[in-house]
Amino acid sequence: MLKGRIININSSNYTVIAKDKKYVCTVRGVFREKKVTPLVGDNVVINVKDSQIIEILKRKNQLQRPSVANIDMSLIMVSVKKPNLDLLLLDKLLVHSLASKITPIICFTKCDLLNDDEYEKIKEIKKYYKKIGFEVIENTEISYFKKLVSGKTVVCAGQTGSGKSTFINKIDSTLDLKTAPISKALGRGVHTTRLNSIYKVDDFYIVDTPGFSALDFDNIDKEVIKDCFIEFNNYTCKYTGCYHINIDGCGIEGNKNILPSRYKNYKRFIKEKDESSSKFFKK
Ligand SMILES: Nc1nc2c(ncn2[C@@H]2O[C@H](COP(=O)(O)OP(=O)(O)O)[C@@H](O)[C@H]2O)c(=O)[nH]1
Ligand SMILES: [Mg+2]
Ligand SMILES: [Zn+2]
Repeated sequence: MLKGRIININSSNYTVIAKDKKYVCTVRGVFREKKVTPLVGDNVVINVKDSQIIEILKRKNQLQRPSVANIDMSLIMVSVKKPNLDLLLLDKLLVHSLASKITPIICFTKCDLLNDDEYEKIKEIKKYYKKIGFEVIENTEISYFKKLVSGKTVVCAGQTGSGKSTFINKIDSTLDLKTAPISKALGRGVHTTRLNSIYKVDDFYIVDTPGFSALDFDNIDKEVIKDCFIEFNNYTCKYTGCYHINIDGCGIEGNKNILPSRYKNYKRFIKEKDESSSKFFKK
């Protein structure tokens, strides 16, 4: 018996890494009866003799899309050009990550495509997110990234074409994941990455994803969305329980220290949440 981790699922074959060796296992029938589905990322106990998974250990958490267990951190890839900078998607992914208690790292990609003026603007944005408390890197900072994620399991998120697979290849050149030129990837909506694997690199695990398409706030409360805008806590609003929208004398709305796009995106998420709950009550 050996403790290990599921790193790949291919129909009914489960690849488990244990003590740095790989075992292709099947799953004991009892899980099927109990309707427990082993996931990529699950910590398991295997019986080496007959290559069987005999126990799935308690999960820390579980993501829906991609379906993967035991995630500590997210790496949010933000392309600054091709595809263009999308701060709405960044703020959305930050909310989703924080709401799941997954520590985000923001990683800007393709800064090499910018001219000096454009890069100055990106640097200001980077500075803002850093100042409010996030880890912010560029995809060239490989060794710093490796330090940040040492011992952790990281899920890579971000738009198709933002450079996720390219980055993972860069941190481990033996992986050779498929990447796609942006025109192809976006034009036809092709996903070059299909999740069935989590990769072990040095002393951490990383999960590539095909990118997120529809991210809604169905399972996230309004209050939680507000808390995910972590910089709001740095300022006082004299009204308790204030949502900081259209309230005279509010300490957050119109606060010059808050990045305008952040406040705008916050307002949009709250509105989206209000609209979906009013739809729900009308039924
Ligand atoms: N100029 C430039 N191109 C990049 C960079 N990172 C990735 N790319 C290119 O962007 C395209 C999409 O990358 P890919 O890794 O497939 O994106 P994914 O869909 O997020 O996995 C590929 O053609 C890459 O070569 C970068 O930092 N700079
Ligand atoms: Mg990819
Ligand atoms: Zn307020």
